[in-house]
Amino acid sequence: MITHTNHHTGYIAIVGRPNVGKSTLLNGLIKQKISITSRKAQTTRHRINGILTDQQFQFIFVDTPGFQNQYTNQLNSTMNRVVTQSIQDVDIVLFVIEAMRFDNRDHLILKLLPANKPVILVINKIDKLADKKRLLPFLEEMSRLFTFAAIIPVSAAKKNQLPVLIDIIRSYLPENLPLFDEDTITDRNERFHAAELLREKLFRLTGEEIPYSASVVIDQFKLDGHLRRISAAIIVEKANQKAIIIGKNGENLKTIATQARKDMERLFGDKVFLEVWVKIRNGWADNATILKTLGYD
Ligand code: GDP
Ligand code: K
Ligand code: MG
Repeated sequence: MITHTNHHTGYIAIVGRPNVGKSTLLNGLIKQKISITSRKAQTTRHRINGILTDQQFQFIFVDTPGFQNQYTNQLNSTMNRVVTQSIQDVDIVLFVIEAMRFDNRDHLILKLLPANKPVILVINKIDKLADKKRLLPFLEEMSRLFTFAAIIPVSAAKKNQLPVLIDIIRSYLPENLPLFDEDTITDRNERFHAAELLREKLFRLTGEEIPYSASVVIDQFKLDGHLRRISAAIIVEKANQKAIIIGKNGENLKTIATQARKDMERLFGDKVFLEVWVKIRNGWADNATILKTLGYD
């Protein structure tokens, strides 16, 4: 019996401090928006897989929450465990940093990198670099820190160098049968993505008054022919936060809901009817039981 398949499949973790562009990179690599992004740290809270299948190769990218060392509550320590665990579980690690900006938070993650599997250093946001000549000495400096399998400067936002990155990863993918159908792009269901896309708009369309602990739950998700009927609740801690989200004459909430609906329709490829409520719940970021209810395992 011939067992040699010549097919390659592997898990690739995307790690790095908050806001270096990990989720933007994932979306760029699989060419679909499945992981939400924003200027705010703590946008990505869950481990989320994005899958790319091309011919004999299946890439299973694992986006992770940014490693946190600023705050100490239960949500953060849960997120840090997710990062450490992800590094152990995968075949290849992408360590994402920002061009010309290597700080002590990056150093903390550097210490967690495995010596026994390929680690590719991805230097992101090179589009922001006015003087490209500064890149070479920076690359040399980085290459002295760790034995990277490869170092590659990219722009995740502008999708520069992403095909080159894909080919480098390809060369390290272990021989294995595919684990997902070729048209599967994520291991999460539509209900999860609906909540995430709404949370992205909430983060992007409100200021610092709305803290990282604001959350979204889907109360109802029904298929009505081709139409998806979704009822969602944004959960905040204080009455004044609820007022800010709703805005004058409900204008702010309307914008949040409209933008979220459009993204959902793009991802699901069909019409969505979305209704959004804002509710107040006290102290959930520190309550393990409530964290479980909301799906933080
Ligand atoms: P994460 O926390 O590491 O997942 O970072 P995000 O993907 O959420 O991105 C954080 C911010 O950086 C967002 O505002 C992105 O639009 C921005 N960003 C990500 N990649 C790039 C890039 O290549 N160039 C520029 N200029 N901005 C980027
Ligand atoms: K972010
Ligand atoms: Mg992210």
